[in-house]
This record gives sequence, C-alpha cells and structure tokens, in this order.
Amino acid sequence: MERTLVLVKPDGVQRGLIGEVIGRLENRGLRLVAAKFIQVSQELAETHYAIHKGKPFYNGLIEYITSAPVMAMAWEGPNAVAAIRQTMGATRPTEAAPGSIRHDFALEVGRNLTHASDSVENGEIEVALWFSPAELVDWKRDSDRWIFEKG
Ligand code: IDP
Ligand code: MG
Repeated sequence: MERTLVLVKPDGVQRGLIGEVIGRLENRGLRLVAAKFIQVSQELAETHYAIHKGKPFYNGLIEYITSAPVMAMAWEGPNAVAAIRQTMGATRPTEAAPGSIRHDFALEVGRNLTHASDSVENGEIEVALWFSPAELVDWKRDSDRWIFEKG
C-alpha cells in the first residue's frame, strides 16, 4: 500500500475546488489517511520545495504556496502515487490529459491547483513532513475489499 501527500494549493482553495479534488480521489477508490486545512509557513514551504531551490520559478512558487491556506491530505491505496499523479494531470495544464484536474480546471503551470508526491519514497517523506504520526489515521473501509484486490 502506497501513501502520498496531496495538497489543494491556494488557488484550488480560493476557487472552491477542495470538494472536487476530494471527490475525485474518493471516486477513484483511494483511502483518506489524514487531512488538515492550514496556512503554510515559509519554513514548511522551503522544506517541501527544497528540490526546486535555485530554479527561475522558485521564489514565485514559495509566494504561491504561502499566499493563502491550503488543504493538506495524505491518501493511500495500491499504486496510489501513480494513480493520484494521473488524476492530477501533468504539471503543465496544457499538457495534462483530458479528464484530469489540471486539464479540466487550470491553464497555467504557476496556478496548477494541486500537489501530489512524485514517487513512493517522496510520498513517505512528504507525508512525514506535513503530518505527525498521531495525525495519520489507521483504518479500514467496508468497501476496501471491493476496491483493493489484496486487502
Ligand atoms: P509537480 O507539482 O507536477 O510535481 P514540479 O515540477 O515538482 O511539478 O514543480 C512543482 C510546482 O512548481 C508545480 O506544480 C508548479 O506549481 C510550479 N512550477 C513548476 N514549473 C514551473 C514553471 O516553469 N513556472 C512556474 N511555476 C512552475
Ligand atoms: Mg513535484
């Protein structure tokens, strides 16, 4: 079972798309593990996006993610990383597949609505960065066996 960090970024929150994102992940069959609505600190933003430090869009990215509250969530499921990246769509909305969130709701890479971890390893690292162990809920759904082939 993989875990991944999902953020509805400030533009998604401001545009009233929290429910749309959650609904799509629920419909897909993924299981919610943790959620919190927070104003991102400069420190958390810089740690989360450390890999992009030095890139031309870095300062704008930090400004963007700290500009208003975000909805932070951890989701799990088999192949959760690939499934959620697919549901979000490619980083650049004009390259995102039709039916993906970034295709259906966004135009610009700097306002692309969501974040999702890009590897299993980063899923673990990012979930641990954004949530304490006590915030992660270990639970089973009655529907799990109809969605997950192996419990
Ligand atoms: P990802 O969010 O699809 O994983 P990354 O390449 O990790 O994409 O970039 C992180 C975020 O930085 C993107 O989601 C986007 O908001 C922003 N970003 C990436 N490239 C650009 C750019 O060329 N201009 C402006 N913002 C960018
Ligand atoms: Mg990324």
